[in-house]
Amino acid sequence: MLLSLAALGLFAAPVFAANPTARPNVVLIVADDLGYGDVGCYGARAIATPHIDRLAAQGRRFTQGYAPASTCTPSRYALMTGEYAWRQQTKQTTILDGDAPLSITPGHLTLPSLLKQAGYTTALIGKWHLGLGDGEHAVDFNGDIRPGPLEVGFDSAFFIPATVDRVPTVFIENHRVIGLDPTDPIRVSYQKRVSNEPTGAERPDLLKQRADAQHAGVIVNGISRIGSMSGGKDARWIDEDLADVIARRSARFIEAHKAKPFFLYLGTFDPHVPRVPHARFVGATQLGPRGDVIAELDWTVGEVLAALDRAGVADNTLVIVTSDNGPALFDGYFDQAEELNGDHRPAGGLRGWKYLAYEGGTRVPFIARWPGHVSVGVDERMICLSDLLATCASLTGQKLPAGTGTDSLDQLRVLTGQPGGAIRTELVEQGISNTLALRAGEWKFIPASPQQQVSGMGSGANPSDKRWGESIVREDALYNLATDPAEQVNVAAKYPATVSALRARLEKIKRSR
Ligand code: NG6
Ligand code: CA
Repeated sequence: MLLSLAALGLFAAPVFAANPTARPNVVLIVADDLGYGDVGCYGARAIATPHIDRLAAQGRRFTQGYAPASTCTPSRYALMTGEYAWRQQTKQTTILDGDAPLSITPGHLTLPSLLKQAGYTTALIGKWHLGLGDGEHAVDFNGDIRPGPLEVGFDSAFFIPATVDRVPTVFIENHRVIGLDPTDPIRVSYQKRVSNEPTGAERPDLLKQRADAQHAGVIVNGISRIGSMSGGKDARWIDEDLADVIARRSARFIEAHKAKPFFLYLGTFDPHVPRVPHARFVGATQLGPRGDVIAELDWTVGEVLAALDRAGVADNTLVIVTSDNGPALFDGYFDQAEELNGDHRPAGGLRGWKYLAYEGGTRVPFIARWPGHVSVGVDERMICLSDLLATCASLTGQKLPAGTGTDSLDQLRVLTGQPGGAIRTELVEQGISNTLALRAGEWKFIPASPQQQVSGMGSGANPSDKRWGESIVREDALYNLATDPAEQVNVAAKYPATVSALRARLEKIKRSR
């Protein structure tokens, strides 16, 4: 029987086995504000992350994985385009409002458009935060919302415009807000009040979590947000259900597309503020909501892995789990993240946090699994989210056209443990306040800030907030990460020649294209 099936060409397994270079599916899970030390396999003891740890045990865990920036929008811009966001001259790439214009020019090569070209079905699920439409504060959430993810390479998109703490608090599917009642149109503004509904500032008694002044706008689901919004009542999300919603959508996408190569970009909302876990994760850790939503994130990863198993495609899927920037404890909501943190180290002992150009702002968990292809182990080489473009080009046998993916390095050989290929030796790390630091070999150089004012926090933020003071670097700083990984001892005065060489190098990278 077997013989005759094989003779008929119906016995699929050997054909598949004989073709180990078959293009894998790519599942890229980008957590929001997950720190270098927030998961078990990176040293966390206070939060159990069995699914992420399992992925690491079955794959490759990088100890020098980097987000190219310490905030979401510039980091994800570089992830999508393979180009540092600060190179962009015309579009806005600082932390975007929910009604900010699209930061990527349609037609520009992106990770999804590259994979789409290779025949992949590409999907965005979850956080977007790269802008919508082409006018300033001009998005009409009641009509067709474009250009957006579909115009830069995604075949389908199920997403929120910006962050969970920003209006509008609705999901968009492809070009339309889901569940919108046309008789209850949505209005959004970050400049003025457009709603009669009470704000968090006026009715703190209605809130599940108290918030600072920036997050004290319209109240949705008992949480006050940044910005004002009216209408769209039926379309508003329930924070407690967000992880379930995106996990379910992801599983459905995987099942529906298992027969052909697919790319799933899953932007989780955890552990960004507001941290509102589903009831079944409340108390999962002793750290309060921040720890609990990391447990929820781990569950989400587990759901995706289970969906791959069920669909029978786990062996033929490259799964990457990483984060868009470093961690924050207090980030606008009084959710006891600081008070209950104990001795947990969100940044794993690195200096700084989200927003800053120190290592804690940019170095993030980075785990890759592709059974039988990505070699199992711990890797100390540098890898950056911006490298995924060139790496996926290589994975799908494509060449990047000249002038694209300037800051993307093909790391396929690093992932698969093959000799040869380029190794990343330097990286520009972008913090707020226009800070660009250069990581080069063992050195980390952070030039004195060009301006002595906090900037890049997005609309409504109070620049005198003490949390961001450290984004102003008052004098040139040089750290030797080999001997001083926590950036404690500034040796700039001791090594002036190194400082000038690194300054010149950084300037050269800035000018290069
Ligand atoms: C900041 C918000 C912060 C968070 C961040 C974006 C204030 C004071 N703070 O402007 O709460 O939303 O933007 O985070 O407004 S990120 O991960 O998407 O970059
Ligand atoms: Ca983020």
